[in-house]
Amino acid sequence: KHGILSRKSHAEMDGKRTPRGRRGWKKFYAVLKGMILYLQKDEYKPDKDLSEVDLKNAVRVHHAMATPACDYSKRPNVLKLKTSDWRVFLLQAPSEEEMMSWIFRINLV
Ligand code: I3P
Repeated sequence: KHGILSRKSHAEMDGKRTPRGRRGWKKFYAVLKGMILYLQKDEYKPDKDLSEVDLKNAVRVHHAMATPACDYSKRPNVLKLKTSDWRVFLLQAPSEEEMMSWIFRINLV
């Protein structure tokens, strides 16, 4: 699965709140491949290697949990992703249908 997702970091690997200055929203081209959600700067091209930044932004979603971010009302179609290493991300999809589809696919991994 792939598509546009905006990301906001809410908590870090230790479960601590992401510090100010790094809590902004950022738009990515997201690709879910195997157990990894790649958050890429540019659209996916099969023959192009991922940049260092793209690799750094990749999130392991094995044993992660995705749910609608019901407690976040500033933007629509936002899901909350909790990873097995205690990171928390908010991810905004372009529509409710897309949000539900991402939640379903992430929780299948
Ligand atoms: C954050 C940025 C986010 C905002 C966040 C700020 O600043 O303005 O958009 O979240 O608020 O800390 P920075 O880019 O300097 O990290 P919202 O869009 O959800 O308001 P927060 O600290 O209350 O999460």
